[in-house]
Amino acid sequence: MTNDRPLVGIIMGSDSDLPTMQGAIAICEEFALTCEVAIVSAHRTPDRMVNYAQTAVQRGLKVIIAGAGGAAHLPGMVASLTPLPVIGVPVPSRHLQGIDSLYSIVQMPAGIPVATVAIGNATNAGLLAVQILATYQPQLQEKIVTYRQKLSESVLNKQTKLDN
Ligand code: RP5
Repeated sequence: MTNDRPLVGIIMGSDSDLPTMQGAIAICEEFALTCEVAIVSAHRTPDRMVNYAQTAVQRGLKVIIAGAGGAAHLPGMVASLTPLPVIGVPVPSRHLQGIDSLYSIVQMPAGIPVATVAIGNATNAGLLAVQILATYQPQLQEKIVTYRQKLSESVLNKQTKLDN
């Protein structure tokens, strides 16, 4: 990561979410995007959550990735407190394997959207954030094209190995 002002905020309800959220952090690193990473719990640190969301625009953030597990209110609450796009990551939970997290995040009533990725798929959340930023940063669009070319090549290489 560089010393630039962070454009991407990555928040999570607990440090136990960090292994899942590393996928988004890794994508920011791969695309050389500075991100700010914070533990912000909707129910254990509600004041911190409100402050985080309400100051996000003035801090220069353009998109927020929010991961939480169980009764996962964090992404929806943050989305209600900022005009920035919020991408929700349902973190796999111990008892319901993340189905609870998914439903909590994806079932936002009309009016306050949260762009929800698959359970545990913080990588896609990171990529969506990059694509949002790429709408006004053409160099990021080029990097996305390169990233996808590498994805294609990795599949083709596997096929070549199978064939030989
Ligand atoms: C949620 O509760 C967190 O997002 C986490 O996924 C889950 C469990 O938290 P810990 O008990 O591990 O701190 O708020």
